[in-house]
Amino acid sequence: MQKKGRVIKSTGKEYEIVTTNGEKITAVIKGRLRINSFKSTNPIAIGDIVQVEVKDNNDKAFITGIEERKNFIIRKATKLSKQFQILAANIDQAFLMITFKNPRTSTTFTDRFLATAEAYRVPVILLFNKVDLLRSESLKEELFFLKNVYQSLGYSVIELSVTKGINIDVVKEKVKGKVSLLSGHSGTGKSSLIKALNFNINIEIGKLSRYHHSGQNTTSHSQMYQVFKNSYLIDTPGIKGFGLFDFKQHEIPHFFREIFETGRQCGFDDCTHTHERNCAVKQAVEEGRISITRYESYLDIFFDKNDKYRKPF
Ligand SMILES: Nc1nc2c(ncn2[C@@H]2O[C@H](COP(=O)(O)OP(=O)(O)OP(=O)(O)O)[C@@H](O)[C@H]2O)c(=O)[nH]1
Ligand SMILES: [Zn+2]
Repeated sequence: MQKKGRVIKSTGKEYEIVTTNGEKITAVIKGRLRINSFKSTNPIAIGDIVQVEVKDNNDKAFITGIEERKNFIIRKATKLSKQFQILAANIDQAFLMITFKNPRTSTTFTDRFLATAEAYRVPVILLFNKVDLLRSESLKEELFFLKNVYQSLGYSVIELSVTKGINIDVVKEKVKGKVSLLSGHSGTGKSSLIKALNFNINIEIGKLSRYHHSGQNTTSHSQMYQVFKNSYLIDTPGIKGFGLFDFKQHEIPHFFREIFETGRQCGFDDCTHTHERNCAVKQAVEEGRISITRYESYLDIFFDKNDKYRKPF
């Protein structure tokens, strides 16, 4: 019998699949599946929608086909390798867990994440977690400032305290019926949030045990947690950002909403908003209409010399 489902777990050999009516199936790949257009170490990724051939006599089930991916995020299989690993496919949205303290998330990191998500066309919801720790005026002001910056750009921002139970219900509503990537630095509270949304999920909190460091490489497997019916959170342990994207220098303004908009008024059509005269973007930064933190992040990506964010196509 043919069934259709979503891959929620992979060991590299076997795949765990949840069918449209909630049934769980373990399956292996049969024969040759459609090959990716680039070299990847995993033909099937977390989040893939697959066809499965299930035998009546309890024999192994086979994955016989894979539906075209709406999107997917990748990383290099190892630091020096030319091969890529697909971290997750068919993502509806991404949550970025940000903390101002213990640990501190930099605006450069946040803006890189947002720019990459913009390039992948994945909507992002920012979670400002651990608001219970923000006692000093300067930290409160910082939160107020950044909340304003991102909301005025059109991003959703949720102030959150997972341990104090503040606004968990707001996140719950956003999670429902969607496949969401959950990203953020180690220690920001990702596993705590998954557990707070569904207490029955078995996930460790406050431990680095979800990673495994070996030499230069961090090996990890993405994991997809079903928090409610048809609602999934994807955890990519050890992956700080959003995967890779090859930012061509002249395209970078496209991924910063306000810089792109304001840039239409620059003196030169191909203004890079770095050294040019009559630059509307620089003017807006000086006048406080564009946040200096955003502009600094833009410059950071623009002058990026390393290939951390290269994609293979
Ligand atoms: N004060 C405070 N602590 C929190 C909050 N949310 C999580 N924590 C704590 O932060 C620590 C790290 O939480 P985790 O959920 O393990 O963080 P993580 O993002 O999953 O970290 P990794 O597994 O390393 O990626 C734990 O000690 C949590 O109890 C919060 O809202 N406020
Ligand atoms: Zn300009």
